[in-house]
Amino acid sequence: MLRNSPPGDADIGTLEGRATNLRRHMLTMARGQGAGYIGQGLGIADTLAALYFHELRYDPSDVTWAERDRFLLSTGHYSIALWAALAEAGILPVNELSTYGADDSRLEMSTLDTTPGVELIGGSLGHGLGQAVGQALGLRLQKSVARVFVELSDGEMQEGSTWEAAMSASHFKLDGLVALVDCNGIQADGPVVLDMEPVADKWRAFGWDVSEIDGNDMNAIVGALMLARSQNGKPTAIILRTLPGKGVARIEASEKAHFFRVDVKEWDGIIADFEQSVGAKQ
Ligand SMILES: Cc1ncc(C[n+]2csc(CCOP(=O)(O)OP(=O)(O)O)c2C)c(N)n1
Ligand SMILES: [Mg+2]
Repeated sequence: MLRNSPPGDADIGTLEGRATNLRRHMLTMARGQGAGYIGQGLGIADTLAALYFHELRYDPSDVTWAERDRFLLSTGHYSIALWAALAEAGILPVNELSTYGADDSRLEMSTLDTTPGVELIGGSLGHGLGQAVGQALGLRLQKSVARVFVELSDGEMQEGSTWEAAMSASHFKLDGLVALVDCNGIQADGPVVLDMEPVADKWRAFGWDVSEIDGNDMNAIVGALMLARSQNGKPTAIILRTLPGKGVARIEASEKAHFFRVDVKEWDGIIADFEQSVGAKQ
């Protein structure tokens, strides 16, 4: 019996609770070394909660199960979000999270595929979509029903390799492929360098089905994932407009959302504020 397989209906409140847990895990991780790529992680938390607790078919006790749906995190530096999801899903131990970024930890600040549950090494940006296309083609050859979900970023849309992969996905009619495009508006030390708008029209022009949503709205995420189940010969791109630091007021307000470093005392204050805001919503 698989612990997770995609049902028709989603319990939005439960998924939002999972997203809160992911944010809590990320705060634990960043506090460990005093720093991390947490702004991006908090921004993508709702999408990972919807994937790991609603949409993906997988077996936490067998991460190499051949029929599992694949989730590829192309932006390796978002690893903090993946570690949180894998721990919440029971694939990694929760008590390992505080080792994030420490020497000899399996939970690197950028993903390595030697850690259970990681489908690709993502440190060098611009390669995730191409690898996802290759995996989707391979699964089709094996007559597998498994689907491939790949997260990529607004920064990565400035790399030609992304668009070569986008072109091939529609050419090969990969309707089991879903790209989750995190448009968080930042690229390293500031706003995205090249204007990529209109993003949705670009993906449409490359032959994809497209949804463009608030990437921090669980209802919208679940709805877009439901539309992406259609087997109509086209891959789907879900354009996620996310807020770096979402759900943690001091990180939302920070200008250093790409890499956030503060001392332990401030982390304790941030965590206390977060728990208070979660309590106030309940
Ligand atoms: C091929 C490649 N070029 C440059 C970098 C250095 N780098 C790491 S994160 C980052 C920012 C890229 O923007 P985005 O993916 O949107 O990330 P965000 O700032 O939103 O975290 C860059 C340029 C890299 N990892 N890989
Ligand atoms: Mg970005």
